[in-house]
Amino acid sequence: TKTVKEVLDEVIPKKQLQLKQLKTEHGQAVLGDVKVEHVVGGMRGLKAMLWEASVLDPNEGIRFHGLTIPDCQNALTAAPGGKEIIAESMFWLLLTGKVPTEAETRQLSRQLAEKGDLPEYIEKLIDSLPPTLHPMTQLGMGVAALNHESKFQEAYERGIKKSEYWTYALEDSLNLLARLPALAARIYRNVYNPGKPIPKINKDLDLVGNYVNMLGYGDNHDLTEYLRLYIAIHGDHEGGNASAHTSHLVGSTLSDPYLSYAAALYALAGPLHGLANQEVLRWQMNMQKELGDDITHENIEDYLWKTLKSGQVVPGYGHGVLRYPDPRFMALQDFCESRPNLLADPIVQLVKKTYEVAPAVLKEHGKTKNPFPNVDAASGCVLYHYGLTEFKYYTVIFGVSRALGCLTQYVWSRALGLPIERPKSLSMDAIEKLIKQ
Ligand code: FAM
Repeated sequence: TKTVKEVLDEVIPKKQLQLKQLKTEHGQAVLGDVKVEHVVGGMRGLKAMLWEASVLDPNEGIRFHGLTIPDCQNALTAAPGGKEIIAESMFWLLLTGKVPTEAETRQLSRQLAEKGDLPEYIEKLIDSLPPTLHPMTQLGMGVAALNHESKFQEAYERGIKKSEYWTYALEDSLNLLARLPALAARIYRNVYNPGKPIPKINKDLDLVGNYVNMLGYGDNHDLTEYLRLYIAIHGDHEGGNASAHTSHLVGSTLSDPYLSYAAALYALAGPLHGLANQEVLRWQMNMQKELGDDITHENIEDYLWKTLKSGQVVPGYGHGVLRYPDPRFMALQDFCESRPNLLADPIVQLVKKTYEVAPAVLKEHGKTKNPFPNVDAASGCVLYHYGLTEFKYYTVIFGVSRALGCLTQYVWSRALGLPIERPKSLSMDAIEKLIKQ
């Protein structure tokens, strides 16, 4: 059984060669035009970033090294006694481009579990924060402070060759990933269950199994399975989304993996990005309160119009790239479809019914380019059903997950020796001058 580092040792030289050839043989090839609308429109659609682990097709959705979510569900190892993809097997796939064997997955689980305890100063830092501080702010602070342990930063200060960067980046990434569950669980405990003891990490359990245990829901097998799936499929969504792009930019300065990922978390904390899952549930619960028992398609339609006419966005709908229902949304819906208890839950029902109405309303409204649900439309209601009702915490779970993709690219960016990011900006006057030329 190989370690993830040993597999990377084999695949990195091939990718380095591929990049060298792209640069020397095709460096001047054109991938598209840069239009004024790109510069003033959030660079939407501009092909301007290298990101290895996944590519998002507007209609098909995400593929991780070519594999769709159902492909991953078939190919990747589940936990003993479970069916869903686990974070370790997804991380292995993202990092190496290879499907890990069961033995490789289990070995990575163990490796992470052994590194999973928080240093005492992090526990003290998190315990000192006011419980009213948003859990995402706390998560970012904890991740940033973990950089006290950064091997990458230490090695850089010592003076190392560029070719060695990635090995330290990998070490930091594994350490950070391993510690995220304990950090995120401590935040949950402090904010919602002060004083409750947190169980110790079980070395024989997978990362998410341990996370759910530390959150205090370890005896709920269905919730554990849901979070395994959730964390695996939220892991990466190509590079241009705000959290991934942020970590990529910050990492390009050779800031270490901890600081790069802390920055990503603060992008994830925005309501147009990761915080949308918190917003979806708030919005659906308000709808439920207003409609009472009268949950008909017509009433949902009226409620949607009310939201839109008040100038707000419908949370959980629309996407910067996708133009079709998000396969991550579909995977979470499928999880519900196979469980009658879940399907019978009023809030799960409401999400489903909203999906039956919202695309037509958003089409008629005519603004969004994508009237279909994104992953956030479904993710929160299932957590709510299982008793994880504190929706201000939901983005933290997303934050545990997105590390899979951001850290993968961090390692690859260093392995490929990518330069510091520095696009050219223009003022409106400068744009006008260029147009006139
Ligand atoms: N409800 C109402 N209006 C919407 C909308 C929605 N769900 N989605 C887009 N629009 C509007 C948008 O505000 C914009 O209006 P203005 O021209 O007045 O600025 C117009 O439609 C065109 O937007 P677009 O090109 O279709 O979307 P963008 O690429 O600019 O933005 C999103 C993409 C995701 C930020 C946007 O669809 C949105 O705000 N959705 C609701 C929030 C949400 O669910 N975010 C989570 C995204 C998720 F995938 C994630 O990151 N986790």
